Amino acid sequence: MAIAGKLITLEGGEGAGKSTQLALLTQQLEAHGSKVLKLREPGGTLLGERLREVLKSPQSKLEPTTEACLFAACRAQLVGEVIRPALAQGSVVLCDRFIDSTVAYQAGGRGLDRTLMEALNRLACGSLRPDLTVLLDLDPAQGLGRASVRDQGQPDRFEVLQDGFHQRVRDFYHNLAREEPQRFLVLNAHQPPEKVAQQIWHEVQRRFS
Ligand code: T5A
Repeated sequence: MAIAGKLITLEGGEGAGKSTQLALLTQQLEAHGSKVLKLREPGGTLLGERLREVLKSPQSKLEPTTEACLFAACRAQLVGEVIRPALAQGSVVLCDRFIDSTVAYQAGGRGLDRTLMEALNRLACGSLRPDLTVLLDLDPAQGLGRASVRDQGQPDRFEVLQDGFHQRVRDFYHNLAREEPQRFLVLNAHQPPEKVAQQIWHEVQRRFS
């Protein structure tokens, strides 16, 4: 039976393989008859794509609080304009990053107050929560290495940050997954992409079919 009306998010550090897995999961879902909407954060709306450029550009000088507010603005627009209507129409919505990125990066990485970041997430999403969050776990140095090969050595505003930032992000993701084991599926992203994809598909079927 086709899966419908679920929000599945992919999370993890730089270059962990989220976009790769999003594409593979989309293929599986569509092959089994689901209507799929594939999104990324920041992005997915006109506003989100414009702010994405600002947020990723190494030329942007942003205060950490400004950065957090811009991610929240992107999310609020995406939820209202795209995600809620798509779920209501029965689509499976796959989102490359969502609420947990703000907690991991802005609270964990930047050191902003976690409670405030969670309040920003509530402001942007209301009661909407992912039905499943896949955390692709990878050593930050390996992920940054993968991203660097892919981007031919042109790092964005986050990729230029030192390893300590990315290790804090990873630690925060681990905490989040421990706090909500029923929502998270944590996978070793060091495995070949097809193996990771099999484990995600197995879990999606187990939960929603
Ligand atoms: N951010 C975002 C915040 O700080 N707060 C927030 O609230 C939000 C929403 C977004 C940036 O914004 C930050 C986090 C980010 O720094 P982005 O470009 O979307 O920027 O960055 P990422 O989400 O990190 O995405 P990336 O495109 O860098 O990485 P992916 O999608 O995780 O990885 P992917 O699939 O592109 O793979 C990277 C490379 O590795 C290979 C791929 O072929 C590719 O070349 N690969 C593998 N290699 C070996 N084994 C595997 N299993 C592999 N899987 C993929």
